[in-house]
Amino acid sequence: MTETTANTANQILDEALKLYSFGYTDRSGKVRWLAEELGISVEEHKVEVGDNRKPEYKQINPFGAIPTAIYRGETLTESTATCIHLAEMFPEKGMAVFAKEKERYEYLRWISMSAESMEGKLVDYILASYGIMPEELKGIFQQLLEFKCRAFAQQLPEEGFLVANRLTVADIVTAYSLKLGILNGFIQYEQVEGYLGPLMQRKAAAKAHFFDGLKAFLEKSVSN
Ligand SMILES: N[C@@H](CCC(=O)N[C@@H](CS)C(=O)NCC(=O)O)C(=O)O
Repeated sequence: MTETTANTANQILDEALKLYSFGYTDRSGKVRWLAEELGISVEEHKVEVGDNRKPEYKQINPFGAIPTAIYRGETLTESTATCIHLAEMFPEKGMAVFAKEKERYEYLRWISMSAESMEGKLVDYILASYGIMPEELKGIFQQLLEFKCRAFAQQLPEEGFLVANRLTVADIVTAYSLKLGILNGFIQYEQVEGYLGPLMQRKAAAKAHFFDGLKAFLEKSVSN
């Protein structure tokens, strides 16, 4: 290898985003899909459940939580903040909505609503279903989620993107909650198909395996 080729190879390696995850179904999915949309290559670092609480991992993520991304020398935790930050690093890709744009508030509202009001509760519900969190929480969240998911789904557009007529971080964060809502029986796919269907067709989402679990679930529902 000539020195120039070696330098180029090193640059490419440095440019890759290191992504620490349990696999394709956890919140790393949002970061992975966004990275694919932005054209950033992803270097996967699989963490075994339990190893996320070990000191080595807690050095990069003090909460011992998944995911963590390392990109251009920066360690990024909190999946939604990571997505917003990465999108803003590449303004020309249009995945972020900046303060100067008129859709900025709607963009922030969808991100907060999806990540905070929906994703957090859906994940806690799933953890309670698996006995990882106290089981009684499942019953408490059940009613709340039935109501919240209904209100959430009703606000989606019948087609197109959430804001600014283009794919943004808001769509990726929202799609993650929709996926959890459908997989856990709170949302019917048919209700949100006009919005979610085209997102499921995106090449970057397929490369990131974002919808693999949902596609398998829907195929199984059809064959039953
Ligand atoms: N708000 C955090 C939540 C991270 C989180 O709780 N991740 C889950 C996986 S999706 C996890 O690591 N759970 C295992 C644990 O907390 O020990 C984020 O969005 O990154």
